[in-house]
Formats: sequence, C-alpha cells, structure tokens
Amino acid sequence: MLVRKIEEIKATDREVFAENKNWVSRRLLLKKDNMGFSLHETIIFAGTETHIWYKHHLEAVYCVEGEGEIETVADGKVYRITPGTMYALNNHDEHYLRGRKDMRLICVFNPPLTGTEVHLPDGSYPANE
Ligand code: 9YT
Repeated sequence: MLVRKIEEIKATDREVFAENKNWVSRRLLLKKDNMGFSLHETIIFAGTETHIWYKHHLEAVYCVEGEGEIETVADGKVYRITPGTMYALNNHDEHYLRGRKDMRLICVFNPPLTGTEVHLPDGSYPANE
C-alpha cells in the first residue's frame, strides 16, 4: 500500500518547477511506483501561457481549483477550464495552456513519467527509455 500526502512531497525531488516558472508539479506517483501511470498535482500559475505537445504520452487533466483555458493548435478552439472540468489529450493534441487564476490540476500520464523529464522546446516530454 502506498499512502502519500502533498505536504510530504513539497521540497523533495518529487516536486518539480517548470524552468520558466509557469507551474509546479508534485508527483504523487511515478514510473518507479509501478502503477502503469503517473499521478501529479500541478499548479498552473495565473497569467502564464505554456505550449504543450506530449507526443510520447497521453495525459488526462482534472481541474479542482482556479480558472484558465486551453487552446488546441490544430483548430484554434478554446476551452474554458474551471473546477469540475476534465480534458484528455487523447490525440496527443498540441495546445496552449493558460492560467487566469492559479489552477490546481490533477494530472495522469500514460506512460508514467520517471520524474526527471523537462519540457523540450517542442512542448513534449521525451519518451521513456
Ligand atoms: C497540465 C500539464 O501538463 N501541465 C504541465 C506539467 C505536467 N502536468 C507535469 O509535469 O506534471
């Protein structure tokens, strides 16, 4: 049984800040936990825009706090994100993620992140080795 609390993860190597400081992600479950997915709580900071294109991962995101939007690049559609909204990048959708108020998101990645990935210039995370 694994039981973890966000407060225990803060200031450990399971807490990762974006290089551009757009977000912080606390990784409750990673590849090494052998669950087949990773589970994160991510705070997207107000006033930020992040280009994301997960070419090697599927991600589902559930908003529990705050407000923002995603814009899908292929069709220019904008989706408002508020508490209770889920979006799933089932087509590896390239998008912009914008925080209007600090947004608290619960994120699931398949395949799981190892925890050491950083966003590449194209908005992806590298494929796991
Ligand atoms: C929603 C999203 O993908 N934000 C970027 C950070 C990512 N959730 C992560 O690494 O935890």
